Amino acid sequence: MASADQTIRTPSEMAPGDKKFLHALKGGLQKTPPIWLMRQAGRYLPEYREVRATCDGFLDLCFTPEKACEVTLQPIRRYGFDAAILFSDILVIPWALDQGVRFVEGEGPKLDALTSEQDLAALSDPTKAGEKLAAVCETVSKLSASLPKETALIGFAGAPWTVATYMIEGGSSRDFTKVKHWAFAQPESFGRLIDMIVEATVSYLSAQIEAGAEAIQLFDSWAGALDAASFDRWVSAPNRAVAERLRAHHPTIPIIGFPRAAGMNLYSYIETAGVDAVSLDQMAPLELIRHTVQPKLPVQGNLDPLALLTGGAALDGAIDKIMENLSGGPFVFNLGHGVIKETPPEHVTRLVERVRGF
Ligand code: 1CP
Repeated sequence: MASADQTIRTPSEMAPGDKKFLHALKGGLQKTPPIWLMRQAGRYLPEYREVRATCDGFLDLCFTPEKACEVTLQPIRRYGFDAAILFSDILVIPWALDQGVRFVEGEGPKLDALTSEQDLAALSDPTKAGEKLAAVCETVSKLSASLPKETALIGFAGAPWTVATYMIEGGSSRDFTKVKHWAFAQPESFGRLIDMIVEATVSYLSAQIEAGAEAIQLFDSWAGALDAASFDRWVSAPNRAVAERLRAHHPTIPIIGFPRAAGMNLYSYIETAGVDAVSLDQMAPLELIRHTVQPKLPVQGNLDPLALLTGGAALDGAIDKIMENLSGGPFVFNLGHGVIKETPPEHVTRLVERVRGF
């Protein structure tokens, strides 16, 4: 069984200057795993809300390098996480394609939904996305110059399927009716949209890497909305296209995939999506993951954000269960999804202390 293989591994030496987070993504073992959290910068932190209040909308924050750099650094100063994630959003890609995007207070993102082939044809040249998002890449350069030397810098983008859901639904969705209908009824034209998003994402992520990003995460937050065949076509294949094209130019930059709520499709994903590590949601069963996924790829995750919000014994128990199952193999501690905005910041302190003291 795979666990037998894990028990004979010993913590491998980290070369001087290695960062814990990058070491884990290369398959290295450590006494305690590196830790960072999805949405570690954000509204649960009073210092974030203070900066946010000085901005003329959420996109203004994403496109002002000094402010975006500051909010990226805030959780690093407070908690000393092993990795910082660039502060931006997955919806800057539709913005760079000249689709109307705005963030409405209390309602979330609103986009001028694509409804026809003509709307697709009106989108702008995807190969220019990196240039159009130069302000975000400037944030990356600033971060690269100001992070502590032991802290890794993660760049990111939404994976094509998840970005397409927002572009066609016009915002967040519960049932993905419009995007699935388009993908099922007109797969060729939907495929053209996916290809454009792949192109824009490669351009944007290449620019982030050139500015100093040391690892990439692809967020496929709505991967769980698709049947198995559609999952292979619209989740795994486009993730692979992005990963292969990035790797051709930047072979040493690890790529983490996050196919949220993939369920059993996780198994085909790890074989075919071309990623170097996989981030797991809180639904993923730990023992099964330890025996069947972790022997193939480093894993990241998967504390329920609600356990972090709850705190106390519920939090401690959930942390310990994850550590007992996954800390024997290549592993990065994280949540199963982003930090919830009502989370007390001191629960995060407790989490970091417990993981590091395990
Ligand atoms: O005004 C605000 O402060 C808005 C809240 C907020 C924040 C803090 C949004 C709006 N985006 C972000 C930042 C963000 N988004 C980051 C960087 C910060 C960090 O992780 O520390 C990242 C990586 C994202 C990625 C993102 N945006 C995803 C993928 C991850 C996930 O949470 O599933 C998705 C789906 C989005 C879309 C988005 N951005 C914001 C909202 C409200 C939404 C919609 C979410 C939904 O449809 O449920």
